[in-house]
Amino acid sequence: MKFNTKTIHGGQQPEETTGAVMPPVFLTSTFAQSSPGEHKGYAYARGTNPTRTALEKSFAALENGTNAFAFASGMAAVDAVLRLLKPGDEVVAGDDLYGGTYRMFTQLFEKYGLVFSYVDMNVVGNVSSAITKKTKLVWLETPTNPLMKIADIQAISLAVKDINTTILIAVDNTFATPYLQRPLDLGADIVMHSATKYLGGHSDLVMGALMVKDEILAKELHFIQFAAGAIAGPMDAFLALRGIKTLHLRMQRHCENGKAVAEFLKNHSKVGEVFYPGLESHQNHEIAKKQMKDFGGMVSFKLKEATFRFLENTKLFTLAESLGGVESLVNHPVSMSHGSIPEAARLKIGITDSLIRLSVGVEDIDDLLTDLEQALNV
Ligand code: P1T
Repeated sequence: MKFNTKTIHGGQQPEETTGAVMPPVFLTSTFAQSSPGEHKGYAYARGTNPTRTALEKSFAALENGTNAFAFASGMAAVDAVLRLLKPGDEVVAGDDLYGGTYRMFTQLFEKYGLVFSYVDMNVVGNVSSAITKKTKLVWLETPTNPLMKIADIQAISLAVKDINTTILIAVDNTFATPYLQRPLDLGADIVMHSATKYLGGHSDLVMGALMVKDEILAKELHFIQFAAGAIAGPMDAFLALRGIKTLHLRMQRHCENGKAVAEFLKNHSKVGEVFYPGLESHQNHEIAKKQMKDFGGMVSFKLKEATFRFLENTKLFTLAESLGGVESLVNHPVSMSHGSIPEAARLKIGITDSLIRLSVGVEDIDDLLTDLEQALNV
């Protein structure tokens, strides 16, 4: 199956008893057993629920994995990956990460004895140099949130596995989505998503996903999902499945609109730097071209002045956290999505007060550009 068919049919079959084309929302916590341990594959809904199973099969199909797991949030999915490790283990992570991921690493897991180092993953050698005998996990986002940096997934996977084949490589694929890049095909072991974003696609749910291609890793993650219990509920699983059916259509338009917005900003006198991997001026444009089908709908930029005036005056771009829905959003990383990162750490990588992040939606591009122009001129 090609990707655009997988979004609709990947892992899906009509429901067994009625033939329902969409899986029913199985609002049940438990399942009848005919004798202790004798059941139809479902015992208790923290372990498995048929609506969640349908979604997890779709997730696995999208990323070319064998198994997938749906969590209560993107952060719960990150948490599940970190639970594979034990005190003393080391993690090499990108230096530009979603603020909540950084917060989880520094404020939750350091106190359990995990050791994190942060490197600029624009350069493959930076990752190899940070690996020690204790490294168990490499965590990367690409494109990164919010600076849109690109890491070469294949080159990093090869370099890391060359040092030690047992080191796990996890990729947060939230910004790209499997429509644009599939990290498991490029050598990664785990793909993570905030399914709250493009996979759900309609800003109506909070959810996380993990996809893997190794059966042993799948068993370990399923155990963590079951034992720790941060599962996605059946109603949210239904909404995510509905969203996924149009992922390819939405992404196509997100990419077209993202490119047009990036070009518009690049040529605007009030705008400084523009961060978009589709621009030839982007420092890793060539790698982005190699590993991504297109460049997505996320665009960050710096304003020369009057950042807050702009943020308060867009009409179609709603000032709000999150991204990846059909509607356009504007975000101020320093005070919103990345507020939990200490100032020194932010400034070191260039997350300054003048940085603005746009999640370009699928509205008419003329209306979006008109909105940006008027807000820049207030
Ligand atoms: O919000 P949640 O579903 O728990 O996902 C966390 C998360 C993980 N990884 C990336 C790359 C993310 O962007 C996010 C969530 N990000 C936002 C809410 C934001 O505005 O950037």
